[in-house]
Amino acid sequence: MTTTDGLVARSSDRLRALWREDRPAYALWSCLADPVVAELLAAGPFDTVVVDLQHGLATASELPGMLQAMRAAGLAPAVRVGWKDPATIMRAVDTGASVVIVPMVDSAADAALAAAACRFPPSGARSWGPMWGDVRADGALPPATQDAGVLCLVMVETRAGVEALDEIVATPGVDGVFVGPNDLALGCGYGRSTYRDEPEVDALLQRVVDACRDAGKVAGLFCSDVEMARHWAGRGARLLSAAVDTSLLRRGMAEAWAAASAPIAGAAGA
Ligand code: 3PY
Ligand code: MG
Repeated sequence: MTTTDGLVARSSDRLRALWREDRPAYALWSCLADPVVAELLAAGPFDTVVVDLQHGLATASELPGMLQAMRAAGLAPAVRVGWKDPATIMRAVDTGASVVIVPMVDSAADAALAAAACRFPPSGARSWGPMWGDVRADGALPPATQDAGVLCLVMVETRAGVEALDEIVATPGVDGVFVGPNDLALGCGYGRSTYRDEPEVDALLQRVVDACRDAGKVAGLFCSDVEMARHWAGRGARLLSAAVDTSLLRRGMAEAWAAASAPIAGAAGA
């Protein structure tokens, strides 16, 4: 999808339009580090695609090619950065991320640092790279226009993050919280339990969703499957990962093999 001025429509526009109507947005989570895969995923029906630099295979070296392929396919992409430091966040935004998901945010100070790294002064502290105006048309847009296209979501997934939840959601420039339920359970002493088998994990997730909604911010959640995504959409989360590219590949391969290797009626050996 391109706008009339030839720029790739901002993924944040698509997400914001859904959220204005209080509808959930579904993301495809990408762990594969290949521009061709990125192009394929970006051309699909999901509301956004998240390139995972923390636990996926892509590194800062692959990111430019992947984001370029996604933007060329009409999607302005999301990136879960590898860590919460401003240099890493600024690099992702420079490279073309429209949604930045920042892991392991423990405090309002962490959240403020993440939000500031996504926007230029006076709103934030992002550094201006004039060379991006040569690479992409939107790199030359005025600072405030670029700022408006970026969403900053901070991950609450530690005990400290839960304790600071109210201050984190109230932090100016933070558009929402994206929960990492695996780290959250581990960090809060529930090991590998999930909302499905541990009521206290269930209550923790709901607490984050409710805190976001009360503060007028978006609640996001990493989900391990479509069932979980739909379940939490029903409980108020508004950005949900519904599938992971590696899992889709593994499941598709298993299904294809099961179909291919099934006995053929009437054939020898059936
Ligand atoms: C978590 O569940 O902790 C995540 O960050 C998902 O990758
Ligand atoms: Mg995590």
